[in-house]
Amino acid sequence: NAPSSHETDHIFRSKLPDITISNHLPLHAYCFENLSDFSDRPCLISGSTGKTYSFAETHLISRKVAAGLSNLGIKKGDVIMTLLQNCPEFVFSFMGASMIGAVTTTVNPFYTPGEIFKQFSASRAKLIITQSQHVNKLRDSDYHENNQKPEEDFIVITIDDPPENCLHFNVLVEANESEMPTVSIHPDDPVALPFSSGTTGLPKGVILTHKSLITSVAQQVDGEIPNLYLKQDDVVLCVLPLFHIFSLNSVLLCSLRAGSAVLLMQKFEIGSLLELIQKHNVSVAAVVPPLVLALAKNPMVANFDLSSIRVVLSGAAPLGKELEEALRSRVPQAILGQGYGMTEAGPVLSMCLAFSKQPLPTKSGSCGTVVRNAELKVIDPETGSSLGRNQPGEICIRGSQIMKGYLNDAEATANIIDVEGWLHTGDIGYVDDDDEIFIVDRVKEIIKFKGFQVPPAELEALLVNHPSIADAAVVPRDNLYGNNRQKDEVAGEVPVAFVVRSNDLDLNEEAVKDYIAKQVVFYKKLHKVFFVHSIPKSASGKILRKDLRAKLATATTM
Ligand code: 4UU
Repeated sequence: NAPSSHETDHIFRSKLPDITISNHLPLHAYCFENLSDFSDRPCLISGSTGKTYSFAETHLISRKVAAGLSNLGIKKGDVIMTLLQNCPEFVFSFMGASMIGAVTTTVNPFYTPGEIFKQFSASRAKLIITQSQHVNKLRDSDYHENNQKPEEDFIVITIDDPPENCLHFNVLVEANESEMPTVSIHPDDPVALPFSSGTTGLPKGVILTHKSLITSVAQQVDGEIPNLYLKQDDVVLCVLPLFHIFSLNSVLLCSLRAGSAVLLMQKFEIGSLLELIQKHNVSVAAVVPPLVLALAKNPMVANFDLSSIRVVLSGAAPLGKELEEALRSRVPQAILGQGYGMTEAGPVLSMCLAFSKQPLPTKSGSCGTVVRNAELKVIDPETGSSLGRNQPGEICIRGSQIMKGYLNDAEATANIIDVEGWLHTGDIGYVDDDDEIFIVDRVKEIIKFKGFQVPPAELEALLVNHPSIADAAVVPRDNLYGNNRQKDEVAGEVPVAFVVRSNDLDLNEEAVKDYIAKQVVFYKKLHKVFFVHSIPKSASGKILRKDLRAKLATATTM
């Protein structure tokens, strides 16, 4: 008998013991399960207004919002869309939707109408919760499918003064929580629908179920020895956008479960960030590498007391060792480490074990160790066979935390989750002798600009839509964060395009850049356009991105 693949696979697991996970519950019930232990403690602190909501208040308002959504006709399985910067209403909406079995699709509020409506249509959202400043974008009829009209065919709610035909968030908050319908929620029912392009193609809806999110949160903060030890007196910084899974899961949901306070910041601005850290004694800071750079290098930091910070969790993009060391000198008392996540993975694959309740020594540059109750393997990208320690290959993860699949896209789902349940990340990394994971490369298309996703296929589709463009390819180019152009700061990527003109020889770089800039959020803008005669492609028509990246690397003047 040939051994099954399970016996021959080198599988990596956490150094911490597995735990029991209450993933039979609905997500809101799980998050608020221990509420009575800390009902009067602060749960949400609004950085801009200073207003604080206790756990009991947060729970009550979420229930009212659940009843309010139901009064507006939202039913189990329906999708609502949040188009919000970080604010308490985001939390009430997300938890309220969960309570009636509805699903929240989270959108970047700075998206253009084109970007918003792609996600709106794909998710078939019935209601949008936003800020009045974004309502004009929803009225751009160029993007409405089948003459769909805002306010008539879908409901728009604003958290501030509502423009004409929009409702105020108060209609939700003023509902009677006892009118909340009782729904039966299955662990495999969806609760969140973030969008991600995954390893290839256009952004797709990522179905995260109650069970997947509970499993992921539990893997981080539950059990006798939590991997990410959050305490009731912690104040967790929430400056990363809640529409992205890093902040939604590791900051918000983990804090709700653990009883820590969440300090909500609408947007990143170094001065107010430092003031708020000092004022509210922030103890846990979830960050991305560009924010680490600001904390490590900005001279203003010297004027503030950051001694309350005990943990800095960086993720979503590679953090260089030198940058980590530079931050260490600013917050010498803090434990610095990384989490490694991917929307489709629920999202957390690995987390620094120095954050644990029984901290283990870790190395700088590592992305942590695989979380508990999960299996991780590294495979040879060519042969698919699994590799041992210290051999780089594609990282794969398996466990109840990973997504159920892509929304209405069985083919894309089958391409990323294999028949044995392994999710193939498209990241290249290895596991060292101490079970620490190091990411060294990426074999997928996605470009990461300061942790944000830039899907090349999306920009390519826009480019070939231009009447004077015959073909196009978009690839990442390494960028240097900040002005201090040291090698260690080569950590960010920016999108650059190769463009084949169809006829109009006058089409120049500026025109192409402008054309794209008008249609996309700031971080998807093209940083450079190269005009070429053809795009290198494989026999099956796939863009040979490696060739284009090699071209960029050799041409130093590019
Ligand atoms: C090198 O970025 C994320 C989620 C990040 C996250 C979540 C919870 C980090 C810590 C945490 O606690 O999701 P996506 O889908 O936007 O992007 C996924 C991709 C990964 O496949 C990898 O290429 O982002 C990259 N990435 C990282 N790269 C994510 N984290 C890291 C990291 N180092 N630490």
